[in-house]
Amino acid sequence: MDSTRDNPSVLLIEPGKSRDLTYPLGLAYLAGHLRRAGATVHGIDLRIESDAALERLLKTQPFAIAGIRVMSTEVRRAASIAALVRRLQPRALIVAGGPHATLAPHEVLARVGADAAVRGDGELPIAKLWSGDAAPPGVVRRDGRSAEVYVHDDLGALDFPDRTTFPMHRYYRQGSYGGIARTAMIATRGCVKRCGYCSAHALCRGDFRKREPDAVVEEIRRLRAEHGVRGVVFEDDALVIDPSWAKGLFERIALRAPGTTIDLPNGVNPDLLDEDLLDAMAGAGVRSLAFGLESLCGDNQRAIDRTFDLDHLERVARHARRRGISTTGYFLIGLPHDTPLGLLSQAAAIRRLPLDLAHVSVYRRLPGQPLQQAHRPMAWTALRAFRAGFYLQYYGEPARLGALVDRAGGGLPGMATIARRAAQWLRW
Ligand code: B12
Ligand code: SF4
Repeated sequence: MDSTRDNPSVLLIEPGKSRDLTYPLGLAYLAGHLRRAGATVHGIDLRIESDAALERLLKTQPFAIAGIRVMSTEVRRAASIAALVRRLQPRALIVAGGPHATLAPHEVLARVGADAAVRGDGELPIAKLWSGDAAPPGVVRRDGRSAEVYVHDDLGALDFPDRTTFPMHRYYRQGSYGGIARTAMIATRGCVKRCGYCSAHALCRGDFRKREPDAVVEEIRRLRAEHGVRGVVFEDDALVIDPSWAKGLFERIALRAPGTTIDLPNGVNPDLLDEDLLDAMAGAGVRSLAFGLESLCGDNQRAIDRTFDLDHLERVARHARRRGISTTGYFLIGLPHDTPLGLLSQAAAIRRLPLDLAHVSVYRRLPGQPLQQAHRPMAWTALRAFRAGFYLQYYGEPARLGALVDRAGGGLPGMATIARRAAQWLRW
């Protein structure tokens, strides 16, 4: 694009309306890479700022590129943002990236109205677009030519995410684990597995990559020194898929960044864990860990290719508890073999598991998931009603509710935090 020569600015947009204010890590990685290439970068997160603020920005400052992160659940929203950019800055190149651009690039070009869709890791492709390269890897244009998902092999060659484009303090908030300054980071990208409900494999062509543990530690140390961060949230899809590497990572963190608090919110298959790995996690400061259990029904587990040993789960969950790590189980309903009776018996079994929290989602079919089941076995409203009933019973138990409120700070503020979280969970 010629406009990059006389106007080097890039605008990165998080269009989401989700109330879950996670740090926009993907865009922060792009910002770091673009700045190193010489671009001036602005960021706007529409979970925090209003559409009017974006409009004002577009009226006052020209951009060569407007990059929008597109999730499959937010295509319509991304389209309305792209239309605003097109109306106010017709010369800007509108670039869509993120999960939906990776999984369905032609649909993104058509429905979002972008000029280019970037498939896969975006750092190199967007920097090349900015410098005027006509055919960067991973880039699909409107002329119909396709491109493979671009996977960055050497994660060590990437700069740390830029933490100034999206100022860190705006994302520190009260959560259900209390309010310390914490932020997101990742130590790996991708996954080799193909669980039926997950698009991780399609997003990275099955290429799992790890960073050097020392580089991860260095990033944590810088986050502490430069931003006062005390807690990190690992947002990796599959942080412990290589358990011995993960153990080494936690041991390095314990040794070189002691005092860090770590949350692991993305569901792990319990079969990957053992006492040694949990000890290493506890030593590094892990205080919360989620298990991706999905279903206790064997037929469903096989349908989504996600089996695990129930006795082993109970052992590792109890060990985690002994080591001061709180555990959550994630469950999916609306899977092929769910029936009303089957769900009721699963609910009773979940209540007996030695977990601190349980989180139930209704399965949504999205592109790139191996399980492309055409219809739900039960109506959406019945599944949502089941979920509401499950939560009431599970968290209605006084001991569980009390522990939850305590963890969120106790008293009225703790209760208010939990009530807010509950409303959020019930909406999804
Ligand atoms: C944090 C997170 C969330 C947060 C925040 C979401 C948000 N709006 O940002 C919360 C908890 C709210 C969430 C919710 C959901 N999530 Co989520 N989430 C993640 C998670 C764990 C981390 C994202 C991250 O920071 N990644 C690290 C960075 C470095 O990677 P990245 O964001 O992908 O960015 C890179 C590329 O994608 C690309 N890129 C990204 N943006 C752009 C923009 C441009 C212009 C360009 C060129 C490139 C580019 O370049 C970046 C650097 O290489 C990912 C899994 C993962 N590890 O990625 C799932 C993931 C994104 N979520 C997913 C899903 C399924 C969901 C839910 C639908 C789950 C559900 N059933 O409710 C909901 C939807 C919520 C909604 N808003 O509609 C899927 C994506 C599905 C899809 N097709 O869109 C993922 C990939 C998990 C998976 N493996 O299936 N999620
Ligand atoms: S659910 Fe986890 S293990 Fe399964 S494919 Fe997705 S990231 Fe990999």
